Amino acid sequence: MGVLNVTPDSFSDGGDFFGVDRALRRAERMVEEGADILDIGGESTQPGAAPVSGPEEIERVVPVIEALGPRVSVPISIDTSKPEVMRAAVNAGAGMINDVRALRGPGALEVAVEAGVPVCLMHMQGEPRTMQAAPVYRDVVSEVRDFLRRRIQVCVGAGMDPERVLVDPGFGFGKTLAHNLALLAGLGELCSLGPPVLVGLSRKSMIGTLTGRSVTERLAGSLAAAVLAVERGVRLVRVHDVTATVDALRVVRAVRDFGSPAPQSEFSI
Ligand code: PT1
Repeated sequence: MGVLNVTPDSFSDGGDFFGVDRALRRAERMVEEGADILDIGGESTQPGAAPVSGPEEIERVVPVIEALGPRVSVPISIDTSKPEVMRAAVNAGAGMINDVRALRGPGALEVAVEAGVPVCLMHMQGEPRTMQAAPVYRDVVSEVRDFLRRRIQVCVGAGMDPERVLVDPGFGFGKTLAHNLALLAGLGELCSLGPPVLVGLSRKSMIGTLTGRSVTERLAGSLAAAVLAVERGVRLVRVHDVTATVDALRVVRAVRDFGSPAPQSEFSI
């Protein structure tokens, strides 16, 4: 899953030609590099990030989804917690909802069920603006696992197709370095819940803390984290650096397939 942020920067505001054009070029490049899904987000959820209004978020993401849909073959995921953004994005062509609040916001569950698209339910303790202040868990792996299990139950109870649910432990969302490491080491326990597990580790501060690297220098650390996650059963990785991640995961797959080759593979006699 390639990350496509459409949050404004010094060069462009959402919705204008340069913003849309830049996003399209970045998205097409990630697909060429091997991304199977594009995750588009119009509101930052990084630690300390300020909220954005619904209309503002729609103005940022909808023009990009409308322009991108006919130009790429892969599904577009909308990274949002707002039901009005979910609805507008799916109407514009998004084929998946990625909600860091696991559809706990008012009206989100109903809109997601109505949309009928796959949904990623993520764990977060607190809210982005303050979540890193003092996160506390008794046992982070079992608490995240229980939270995700309950959210799956609630969503399926509300009419969601269980085959269209994914889960995510939410690395960096109200977690200390020790919490993130416990979750990375314990990903196997989340994978045994049933639904495919997605993780976002790419360039996050936990990689920065472990390596002493700035955000643009975290590729090697991010690749190690992606490999460790996939080795533990994770099915989707949300990343900025698609080419390098695809290479790393090709190596993982080759070794895995070598250990248990398919019947008709070139390795059978
Ligand atoms: C994620 C994720 C996401 N992460 C899903 N969606 C972000 N499903 C946005 C840091 O510690 O992991 N899973 N959408 C980005 N959020 C963060 C959080 C970015 C923490 C950086 C950090 O540096």
